[in-house]
Amino acid sequence: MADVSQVIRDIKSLRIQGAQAVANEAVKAIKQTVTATRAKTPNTLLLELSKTRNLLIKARSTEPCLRNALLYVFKDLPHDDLRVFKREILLNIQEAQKHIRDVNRRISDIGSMKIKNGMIVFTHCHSSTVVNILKEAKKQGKRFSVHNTETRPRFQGRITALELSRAGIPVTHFVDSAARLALKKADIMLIGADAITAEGKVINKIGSELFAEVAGRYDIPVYSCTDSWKFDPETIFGFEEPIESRGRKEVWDKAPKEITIDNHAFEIISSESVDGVITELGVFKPEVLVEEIEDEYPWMFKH
Ligand code: RUB
Repeated sequence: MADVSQVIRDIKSLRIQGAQAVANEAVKAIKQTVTATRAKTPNTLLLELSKTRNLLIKARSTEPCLRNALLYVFKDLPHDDLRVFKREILLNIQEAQKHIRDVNRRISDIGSMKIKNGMIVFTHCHSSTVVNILKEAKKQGKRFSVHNTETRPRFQGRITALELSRAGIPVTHFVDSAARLALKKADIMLIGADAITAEGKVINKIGSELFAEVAGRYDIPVYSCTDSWKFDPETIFGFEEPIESRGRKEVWDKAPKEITIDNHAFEIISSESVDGVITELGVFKPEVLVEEIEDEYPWMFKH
């Protein structure tokens, strides 16, 4: 198992990417800290774990799924007995990992129902949730193909293309600026999500809103596929979900200094551009989903 500082480096460098993978690896890193600790009291262990948690959150501070998964892991811990503390936190970790596994299965079942024989599916970037849906549809014997975009500057679209083609799903890979051509022939657009706000906005990889608008022009339904743990409860109190902005070198190494480079990694997709959000709780319009999440995961809101 990679050590915790390596996990943090991998999250920062995008070696670990995609909201769910980031959350999953962060939970594993906390488990590793619990297993390896030399702390003698619950308070010293809590201090050690809190430091690790803060570093993990800072490594990708714009991922609510990571924050919610860690919130769950640190939920209702007893403070008087080290043995009980360890037992309870390991139990929370097990449940968080089970959530991620179960959610993937459930979303794949629900999402695969949207895929019909002969369809062309458009997707952007790399969402493990979308890839799992497509693999499930393929497993059910459905015949369809995928148009996907390369996703500059980090080319996560290549990960998608490779995973789909290894699963035997025909895929055509496009440069980002050819997205209109890729979409025009598509029947459905499936993308992931990094965050869902209280106002029903979905945040995903840069380009998502632009492509959703183009999809709207051709009457192509747009679905965001996501674990509900990507909801950010802080947005209820007016907190603006931050949009990650990355370094200029990713876009243009050694660009002349006088040229400003904008490297927004994500963008907001307005709820009007999204036909539905496919989650483990069902398919909802983004603004309705928030109420469903509150009913299902009250602990997220207590915080
Ligand atoms: C990945 C991305 C994905 C979401 C959802 O961006 O935008 O669509 O994270 O992924 P990056 P998943 O590569 O910058 O992390 O469905 O796997 O949670």
